Amino acid sequence: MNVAKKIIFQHLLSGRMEIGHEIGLKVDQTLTQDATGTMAYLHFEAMGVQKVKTKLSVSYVDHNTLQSGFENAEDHRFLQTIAAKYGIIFSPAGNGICHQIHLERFGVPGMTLIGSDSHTPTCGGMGMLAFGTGGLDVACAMAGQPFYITMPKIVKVNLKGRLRDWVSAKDIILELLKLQSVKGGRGKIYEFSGEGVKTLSITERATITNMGTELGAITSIFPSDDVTKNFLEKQGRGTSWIKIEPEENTTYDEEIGIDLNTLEPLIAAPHIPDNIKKVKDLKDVKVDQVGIGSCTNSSLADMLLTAEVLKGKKINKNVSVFILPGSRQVLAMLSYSDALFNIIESGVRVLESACGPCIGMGQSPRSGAVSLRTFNRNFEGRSGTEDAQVYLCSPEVALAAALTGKITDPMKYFNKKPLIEMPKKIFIDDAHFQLPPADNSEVEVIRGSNIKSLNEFTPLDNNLCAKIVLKVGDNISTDHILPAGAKILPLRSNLPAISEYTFAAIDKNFVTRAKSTPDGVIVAGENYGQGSSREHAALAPRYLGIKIVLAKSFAGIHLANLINFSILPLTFDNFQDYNEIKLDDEVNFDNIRDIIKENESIIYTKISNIKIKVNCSLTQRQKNIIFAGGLLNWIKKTTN
Ligand code: MIC
Ligand code: SF4
Repeated sequence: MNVAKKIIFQHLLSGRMEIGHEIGLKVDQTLTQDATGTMAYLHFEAMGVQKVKTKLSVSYVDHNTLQSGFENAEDHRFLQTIAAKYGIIFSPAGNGICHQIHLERFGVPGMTLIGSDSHTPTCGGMGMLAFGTGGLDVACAMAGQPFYITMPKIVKVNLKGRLRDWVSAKDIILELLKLQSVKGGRGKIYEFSGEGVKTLSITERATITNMGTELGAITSIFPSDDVTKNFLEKQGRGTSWIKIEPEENTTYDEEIGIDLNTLEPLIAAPHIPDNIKKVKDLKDVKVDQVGIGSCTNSSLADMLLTAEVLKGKKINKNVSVFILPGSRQVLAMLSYSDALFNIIESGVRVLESACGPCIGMGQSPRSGAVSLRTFNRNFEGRSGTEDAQVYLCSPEVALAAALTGKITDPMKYFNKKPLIEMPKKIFIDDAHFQLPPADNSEVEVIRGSNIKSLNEFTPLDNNLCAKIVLKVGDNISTDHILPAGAKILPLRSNLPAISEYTFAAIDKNFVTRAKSTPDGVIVAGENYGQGSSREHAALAPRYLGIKIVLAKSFAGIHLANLINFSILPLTFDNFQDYNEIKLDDEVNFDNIRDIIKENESIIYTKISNIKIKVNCSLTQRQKNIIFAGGLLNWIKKTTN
């Protein structure tokens, strides 16, 4: 077996390991972050379980750390107290980004991890099988339920050779995005293999598995080898290491080769992570802002490189440069040496260890600005500035631009790459993780006024006389469906309030139209719901009355979220039919429950007098959830 199959096999609770079959997996660890965590814990509470049943669950605060009103601080307090109540480790604001910390302090090779954040596969860099999901799925896992996926194809990514100076792990994942596109990874796990693997450190591997999410992949994984062992030993966790490598001559469902020797610095141009260009082809594009950080590139190695390159130099006066060290540990290590001094003296702005600008929490560039970021997403408006031109690149490319003020090929601009000596000893201080008390009887969960109670949804009706309330194109991201940013993120635990921003950047009248239509249908192109795991992108439309999304195809995590909140996902049998549908068209679904129940996957419907064939490819478990009015109702029904 290969690495992915070995771990699946060891965690298999139900189903057959055959491509396309639904399998249920045992979950060892969970993580949440604050923006999705509040809902996740409200779901968990509603399940009536006394304590989490996982080996380890951690609640991180890293997204909503810009506290410009009372809401975020109140949510943090709720998260702190509910973690203590239910046996969850709490990581307060200031500790850093969930994925970076989980890699450093908690991840264990060979275990399964699910997290209410789409970049949870970061820990795949250390040989964990890690999945990003909606908060409700994490709540279920904490309650001891299996995590369900469709058995994916396992794709071998064969890394040959070694990266040249100024080419980095980020370029490997950008190359893969060029080859596979943002929808190429659906239904797949990417497993990295080949002689190039051992040349990559754990944080470089984590950069790759982190951004594997942008391929639409179920997850990505590296073997656990001696490099993993050294990493864990340095973190004082050598006993967590186990070796997991593919068996000799194991087979894969597909194979892709990447030659590291010939790879060049790459960049994802606006506004989608697979719009890949060679950096050398974009020279002379003026740059206004540079950001180094995010869960993709905020490791100690990334920061030490930044410090070394900027040592004794000043950044270009027309560029605003900021860094976000990924964790308290990274920041502490920088302050141990001259590194932080070198960074500060170069003119760089040092921000707190958090997601920050990656999710539009501050540092929004000026209108029309070019911003080079070492992040993983560049969807329109995500930076907080609608017309900003955001490019995604490696720290190497970002640093060259920080000095020259324009997009610059680091291979041409710099001389030999400085050797970054990683410190022999890492400063470890777990004092800032709050462990839950053994006896939780005295713990009171404190709910601020920003925490609203959950909404109950009704089961799907048998006959729907619905209306098309929105028609959108391909690759609609969850950032389009429900934007983030400093203004909207604080409303994550307040569904009525956050719903007002649904599709705000696409159609200002959507909310009014949806509210006045009892059964709304959204029509979409391919890869609907790509990007984040935020279940609010399903919850808010459901709250506004959306019952069906009819698309050419869906992104994986969002599809699961739609089902969890009882929005029926249907796909066009013939893509041409998409062109025939207009806004406000009426659409009738007669006996839809009965038809689906009868195991029919084909449904005929009439939209403005045209007969259309649509597909409903749900498993029995998923149908039950839809019929019950969502996963929470289904769990209550089956466990009481
Ligand atoms: C993101 O990068 O888009 C986020 C913000 O981390 C999301 C989670 C969220 O919306 O809260 C993700 O990636 O899942
Ligand atoms: Fe945070 Fe950005 Fe990573 Fe999402 S992608 S977890 S917002 S750093």
